[in-house]
Amino acid sequence: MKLRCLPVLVVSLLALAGCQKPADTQKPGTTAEEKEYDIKGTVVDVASDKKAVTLDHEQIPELNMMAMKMKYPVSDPKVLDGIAAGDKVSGRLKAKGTDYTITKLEKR
Ligand SMILES: [Cu+2]
Repeated sequence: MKLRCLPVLVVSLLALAGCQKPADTQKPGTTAEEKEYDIKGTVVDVASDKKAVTLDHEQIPELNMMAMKMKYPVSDPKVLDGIAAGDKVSGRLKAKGTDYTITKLEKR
């Protein structure tokens, strides 16, 4: 009887541990720190609703992001005032985990 219970106990302990792990790894994700980075590049496209901008941006070493073309949402449509495709720009990129938002953009 005791020998039969032991494996059950072990299995349930493992299951418990297995259940707790995602909760532990989720916590840092949901409380991800917001950080801002400098971003430089060329505007490829400004969304017609001014809610997003596509940038051909330079490498962002602090973020481990290589140079690429990427569409980013902006924190406010005003960020894109006076910004048009073809402009060389510099600005700020807010990162929360892997959620990226452009908070500032100006022509260079
Ligand atoms: Cu990118």
